[in-house]
Amino acid sequence: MLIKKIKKASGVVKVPGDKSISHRAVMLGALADGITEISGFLQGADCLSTIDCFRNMGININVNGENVTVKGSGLNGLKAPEKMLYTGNSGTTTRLLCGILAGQNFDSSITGDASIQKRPMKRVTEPLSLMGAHIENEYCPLYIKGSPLHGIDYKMPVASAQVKTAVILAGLYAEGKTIIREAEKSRDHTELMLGAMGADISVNGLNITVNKTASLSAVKADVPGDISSAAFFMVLGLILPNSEITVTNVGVNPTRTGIIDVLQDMGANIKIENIRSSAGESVADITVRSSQLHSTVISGDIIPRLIDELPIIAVAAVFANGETVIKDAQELKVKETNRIRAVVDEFSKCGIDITETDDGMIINGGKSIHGADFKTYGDHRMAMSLTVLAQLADGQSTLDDSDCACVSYPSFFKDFYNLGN
Ligand code: SPQ
Repeated sequence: MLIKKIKKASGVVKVPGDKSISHRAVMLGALADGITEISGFLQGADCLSTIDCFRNMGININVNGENVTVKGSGLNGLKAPEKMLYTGNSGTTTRLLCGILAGQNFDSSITGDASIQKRPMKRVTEPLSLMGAHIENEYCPLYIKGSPLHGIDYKMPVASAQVKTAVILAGLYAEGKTIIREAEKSRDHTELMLGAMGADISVNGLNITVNKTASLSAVKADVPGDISSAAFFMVLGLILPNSEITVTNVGVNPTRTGIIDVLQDMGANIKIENIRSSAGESVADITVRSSQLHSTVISGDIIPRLIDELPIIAVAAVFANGETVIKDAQELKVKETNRIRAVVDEFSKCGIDITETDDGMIINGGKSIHGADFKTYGDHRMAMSLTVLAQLADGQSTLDDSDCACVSYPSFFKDFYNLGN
C-alpha cells in the first residue's frame, strides 16, 4: 500500500475500545454469574479471537457492534472445547487462557498463528506448574490437562501483565492463598475488574493476594478508548506542523500513561482534560498541538507503563533534536515480532541514525529522512507507527501489509486520513 501523506492534521477522533480491557471483560464475564454487558468493546481481530475461544467452551456471547453481552456460566461452568482453541495473533488470549484452563476439570489445547507459535509461553506455564498445573510445551500448541491447583508465593521475574493475570486467574481456582510479587507495576485492569466482580483479591503496592473464589458477579463494563491506539494520533499531531488533534474518551489508568509522561518530558504540548472515572478506570480527553520535541532517556520502571507505545515513541524521537536512548526494554523482543530489530531495520531504510542495543535502541533525531518500502512483519503496531513516520519523509513510502492493523485498530487508516487536510 502506498502511504498517502497529509500536510497537517486537525480535528477530533474517538479511538476504539481498549484491547486489554475488552479481552478481560469477555473472559471474566464468561466466568461470572449473570450477564456482563460490555459497551465500547474493541472489535479487533485479537478480541474476536477471545470471543471465539469462549464460544467454543459453551459461552453464549452476543455481539452487536461495540455492544457485547456475555452470558456467564460461573467459575466452573465452562465446557470442554471440542477442538483446539485458536487464539490467532493474540498473546493476551493465549496466556490468560492458560491461567483459566489449568484448573478446569477438563483437558484442552491452544494454538495460534505463526507469530503466536514463536512467542514464549514458559513464562506462564512455569508459575502455573508450581501451582500444580500440567501444561505440555513451551510454545504453542499447548496441551493442558485440567488439574487441582494450590496457591503459591510467586516473585515475578519479568514485568508482564499477562503472566501476572494468568497466575491471578489460576489463583481463583487454587486451594489456599496465591501471592504475586511484581518487581515493577504492570497494567492492573484484571485486578480492578476482579475486585468489582467480588473476587477475593487484594492489592498492596506491588503485591497481589488472591484466594480461591466461590463466584464472581457480572458487572457492566464500559471500555474506554485504547491509549495504545490514541498514541499514534498523539505523535502525529506533535510532529506535523500546524496541527491540533483531540482524542476523546481515552483510558488513562496510571499503569498505562507512560507515553504521556515521556512526551511531556520531550517538550510536547499535551493537555489532559475532562478526567473522569468509568467502571473503575480513569478516562480523559487528550489534546496535542505541534511541538518541537527534544531527546530523552526512557528506562527503568516506566517501561511496563509504555511498552506497546515504544515503536511510536521511537517515531517521536526521530523528529526530536538530540539523542534519545531507550533501554530496559528487552521485552520488545518477544512481542508480535522482535520490535527492537523491526524498528531499527525499517527506520534505517529512511536514512535515520538509529542503533540497536541489547535492551532497546539509540536514535539521533532532528535530521531529514526519506521514504522507503516498509515491512510490517505482520505487526499491527509496526504498520501504524510506520504510517506516521512516513508523513514527514521526503518522497514516497509503502507498507507491505496494512491489513495487520486490524488486530487492534480496524478503522485506523480511515480515522487517520479523516484528520488530514
Ligand atoms: O496480546 P499481545 O499480542 O501480547 O499484544 C500486545 C500489543 O502490542 O498489543 C503485545 F504485543 O500487548 C500486550 C502488552 O504488551 C497486552 C497485555 C495485556 O493485555 O495484558 C500486556 C502486555 O504484554 P506483557 O507481555 O507485558 O504482559
